[in-house]
Amino acid sequence: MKKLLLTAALSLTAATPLFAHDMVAGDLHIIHPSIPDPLPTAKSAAGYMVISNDGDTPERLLEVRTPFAKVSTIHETVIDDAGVARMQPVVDLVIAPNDMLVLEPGGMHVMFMGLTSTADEGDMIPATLIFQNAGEVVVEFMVDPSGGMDHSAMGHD
Ligand SMILES: [Cu+2]
Repeated sequence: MKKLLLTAALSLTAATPLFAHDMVAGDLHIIHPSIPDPLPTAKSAAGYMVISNDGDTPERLLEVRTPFAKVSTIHETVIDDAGVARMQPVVDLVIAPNDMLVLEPGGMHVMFMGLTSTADEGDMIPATLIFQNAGEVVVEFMVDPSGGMDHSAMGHD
């Protein structure tokens, strides 16, 4: 099971296989935390990663801390009744036992608001993830090629 999850998770990061990085903390495996290179003028940026939980109990991501932004929250993209993509905070981010959670464009993401510095492709942005059971886990978000939407232009509640 462990092996299967890992293989599946790694295949999700196939766009950047050479540069994928990961961290292990107890039963948690955090795969390729990354931030698409924000424009120099961007006031916000999105962060993505895969979190797999090889344990037998649910885990929760409670908080993300980084000096890179004044505020870091977890958002999800939802389509409203008018068909417009909007973001809203994720209140309870659970990683089910023997399962994994994917934060990816168009879905859940870490929202970094009020960037304190610019970033360049290849930079490693230090951050701490705070989990309910595993506690504080130090990670680095890799700044990946931008190639995607201008996240800061999307509507945020
Ligand atoms: Cu967002």
